[in-house]
Amino acid sequence: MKRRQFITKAGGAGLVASGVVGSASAQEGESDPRTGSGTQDDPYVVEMHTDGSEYLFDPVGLYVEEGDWVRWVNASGSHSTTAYSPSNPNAEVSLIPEGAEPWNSGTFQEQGATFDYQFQAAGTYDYYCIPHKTLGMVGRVVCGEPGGPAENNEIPDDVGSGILPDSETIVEEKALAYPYFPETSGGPLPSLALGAATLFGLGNVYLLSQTDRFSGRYDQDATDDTEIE
Ligand SMILES: [Cu+2]
Repeated sequence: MKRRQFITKAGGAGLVASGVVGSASAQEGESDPRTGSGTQDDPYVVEMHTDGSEYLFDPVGLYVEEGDWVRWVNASGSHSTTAYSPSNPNAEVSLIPEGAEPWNSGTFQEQGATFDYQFQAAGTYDYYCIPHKTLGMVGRVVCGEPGGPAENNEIPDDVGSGILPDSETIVEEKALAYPYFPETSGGPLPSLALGAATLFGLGNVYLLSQTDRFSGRYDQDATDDTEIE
């Protein structure tokens, strides 16, 4: 899914409270939003971007089957794709299934650089970009079905939860473009955010989400990250 298309879709965020968008985005017969087919030769693709002051994985949520391949492409800026595993830089917790092989591409400077990984263990995988983790550059892959420590790491019930989709939604939608906003209100803050979207337009939601990302759960174990472009 192209980012622009998603922005169009997210523009209707004000309708979420009534459930209209929830059904529209999961229409039957809609084509698979994933790029690629998951094979080694034609892997699913996640782009890594710097877009103004935003640093992002797109799609931010991706569903794969066991044995599927994913390719991260450094589309703009300098990024890494790095699994939450204590064996990786600045990750003090494991947020990948038990027995899964942690990955770390290292930080790419070169545009177009790629990193491929084959998902072999079922469960939920949270990952991040080394230089931009503290700015909210995180992503999630669900392989087969949700499970593992990432599922116990509760996504905060606030606007920041728009950054990292919940696993059930990933299973349902197969790919969720950045930025993701929850379709069901899990508390007052998402409703407020959606209200803001209705009243003031999508730009305000970006600002809200930007603000929240600086206080998100991923900040706590990454205080010594250096930031590069
Ligand atoms: Cu990055």
